[in-house]
Amino acid sequence: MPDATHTDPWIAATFEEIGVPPPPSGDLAVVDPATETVLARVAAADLAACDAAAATACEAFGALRRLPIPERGQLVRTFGDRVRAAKEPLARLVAREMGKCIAEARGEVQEVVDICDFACGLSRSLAGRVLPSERPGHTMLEAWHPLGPVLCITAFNFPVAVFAWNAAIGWVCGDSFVWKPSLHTPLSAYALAGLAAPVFEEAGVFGAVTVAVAPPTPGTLALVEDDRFPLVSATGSCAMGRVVAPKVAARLGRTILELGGNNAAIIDETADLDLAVRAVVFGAVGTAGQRCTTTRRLYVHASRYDEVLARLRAAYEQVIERIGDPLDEKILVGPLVDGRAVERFETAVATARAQGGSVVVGGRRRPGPGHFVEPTLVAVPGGGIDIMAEETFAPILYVAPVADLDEAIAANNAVEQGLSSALFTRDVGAMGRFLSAEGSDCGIANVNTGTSGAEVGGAFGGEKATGGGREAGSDAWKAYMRRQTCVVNASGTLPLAQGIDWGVAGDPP
Ligand code: UN1
Repeated sequence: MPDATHTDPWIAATFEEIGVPPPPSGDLAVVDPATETVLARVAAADLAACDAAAATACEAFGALRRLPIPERGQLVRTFGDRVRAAKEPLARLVAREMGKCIAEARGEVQEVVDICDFACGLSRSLAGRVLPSERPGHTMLEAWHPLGPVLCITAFNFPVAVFAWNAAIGWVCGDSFVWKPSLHTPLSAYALAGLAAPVFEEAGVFGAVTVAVAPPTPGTLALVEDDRFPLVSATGSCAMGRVVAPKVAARLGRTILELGGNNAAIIDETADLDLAVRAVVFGAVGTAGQRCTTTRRLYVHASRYDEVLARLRAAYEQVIERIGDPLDEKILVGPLVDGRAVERFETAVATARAQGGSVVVGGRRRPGPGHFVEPTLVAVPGGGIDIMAEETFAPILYVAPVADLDEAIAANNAVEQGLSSALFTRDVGAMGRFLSAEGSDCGIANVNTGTSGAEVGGAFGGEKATGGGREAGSDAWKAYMRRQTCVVNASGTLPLAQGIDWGVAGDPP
């Protein structure tokens, strides 16, 4: 039973509706960003708990890797079915705990279901290769084996989907997980892990996922340095990646890094503005600007700059009316995650003004309680300003004119991150250039659709300071497995590769 002194009754009832036990009580306060009330107090993972989680994951790995791959796929399918059945209460929990509007929270839970479907299909198609051997009577194979326990560190902004991208694929690959969720969103993590656990336990696998709500130090640091995890998959800021990556590299482990994005969209002189403006507003304002795929910079052909700005202003004026309680169906913009995020928003707006940007719409925080800010449109008619090179995790869109596509592509690429990008055009030549080797340098390049809202079937991730990792679809599964090159000699003799003649006693004369 939920501990009434530690858990808000709404949260307790939601866990009951999802059909999972409530999280273990402790001292870590989980705060509703829309009301600043405490939703629950959960147990933080100390060093002993982190060590136990790693040990559990090792045991689970031993059991999981013995199951046939399609059987693992069936477990992931069953887990996906449980998530499908609990979609509504799970979406409400995500909206309450993280603050994204309910429509987007439903979308996030759907993303969990989708990746389970994808992973189940993968469990019937994940294949190695037979490669040509230069030696007579030899067969060369490439096989894929489970890798081991994976440490998965996730951010507050996608409290269930990003773990699912990792785990649905990783479980099919035969890996077990320790999940270190954001300290802002442990409830969503416990709910999702609670849906998975019994499915695997029924198949004799205990600990396919263990949640460890570890603070950065000492818990998370110890997990990152723990060589029982051959792979650390980490989503968060570039600053977090710069701490985690060298620590994993020092023990020669592998990482999948999904770090910051400072994504741009380009509108050229031929673009369909009805479509472009809608895509840009969703990209810039969705999830209150707290997606790593959020559109933060917009480069518009100078001939259409004024028109685009006017249309954006009209759209933003509507959106600004719909800030509020994320569980209210009419609301499009929920709160930022915490007070520090609001301060960073205010600093960025002030800096943009000081550097010559002018705030067209928004720019203010809303009075509390709740960490609400206005979606903000900043015109930069004189071209780029320094603050545009920074990723502020808030709904601020900088809009600058460009003379041509070359200038726009150069501006798109002129930031340290390389996650997502978009071009709005009707010109196939422009599309070709944008998607070419000399075009966008990002992991995601879209034409006539926005920077955010990727589907699970493609590999998700970005270049440069975004970290280079890929998750979810396509062949991202390969990162969760170890590759083995196998040669079988059926010739009855011993021809050596490269034609080497290395005779020893015992060879036929
Ligand atoms: C993230 O912000 O970390 O493409 C992930 C999107 C979502 C995932 C974003 N499907 O916007």
